Amino acid sequence: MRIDVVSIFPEYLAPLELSLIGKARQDGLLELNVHDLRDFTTDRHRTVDDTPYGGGAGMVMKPEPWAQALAAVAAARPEAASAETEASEAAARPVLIVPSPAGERFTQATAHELAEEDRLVFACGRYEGIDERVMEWAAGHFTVRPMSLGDYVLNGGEVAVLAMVEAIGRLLPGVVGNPESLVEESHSDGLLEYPVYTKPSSWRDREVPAVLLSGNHGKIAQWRRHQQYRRTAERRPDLLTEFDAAKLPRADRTAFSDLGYDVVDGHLRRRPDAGAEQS
Ligand code: JDH
Repeated sequence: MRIDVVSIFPEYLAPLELSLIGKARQDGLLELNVHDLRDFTTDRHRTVDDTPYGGGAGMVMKPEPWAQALAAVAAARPEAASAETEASEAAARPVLIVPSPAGERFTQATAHELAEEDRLVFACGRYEGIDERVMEWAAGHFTVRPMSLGDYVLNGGEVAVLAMVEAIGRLLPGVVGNPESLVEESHSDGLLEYPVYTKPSSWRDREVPAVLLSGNHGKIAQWRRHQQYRRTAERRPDLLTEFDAAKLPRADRTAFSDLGYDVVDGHLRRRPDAGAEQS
């Protein structure tokens, strides 16, 4: 996969040299190029922003430097074009991801979708964002996807890109050393993870739950599942409405009942009276 990032703060993307993603680059699994938007300006002051039409606070990023930068990036060929694209010249249009508080939510499903692409381009805005006509123009060269990391306000797209590239990069074949972790992840059925422990078994008067030392793998699996239910009910009850409860064994239904949830039509439903007695 080839990834290009355009930003007025290219140094902000330096962490992509490190750890998992840096390793993937060294191993040739990922080609990553970071570009300085100001290199695509033509005025003496390398201006990238101007005042907003219609008034209001802050500045807006000018369209022309963005069009110059994105056209240059779109025209570049990946160093290692795949055999098919090399032969057929039928390279798909790259996906242009534009981080924005007004974007579609970036989720694990988005990460999986984008991990299938040959080329991704990220456009990091700053100030109040990028002149909307850039996105309209770019639709002629890219599949444009405005994406939000979450419902909070950042100062620009760079931090969102770090998160998105890491989430996508670790899904590329060969990037995560132990593919079993990815397989386990894909079976996580939309619940929060169970708590994890390591040695020593007793630490500052706190014991690792005895079941984990028992060697009883059936008991351990059940305990972990029930911990997932408890945590999800407590921290992310929104996830339980989507959970497929149709095939739950009796012990698991009892666990949910203790948490204040009944199974109705294969879905979990919070009991109206629940919560008064617990936590
Ligand atoms: C890209 C500039 C800063 C700040 C206007 C929006 C009131 C607009 N999950 C995410 N949060 N923020 C971003 C993100 C922020 C960005 C840029 C991504 C480029 N900024 C900016 C404030 C506004 N503001 C919220 N409204 C409630 C008006 C831009 C992001 C991602 N991904």
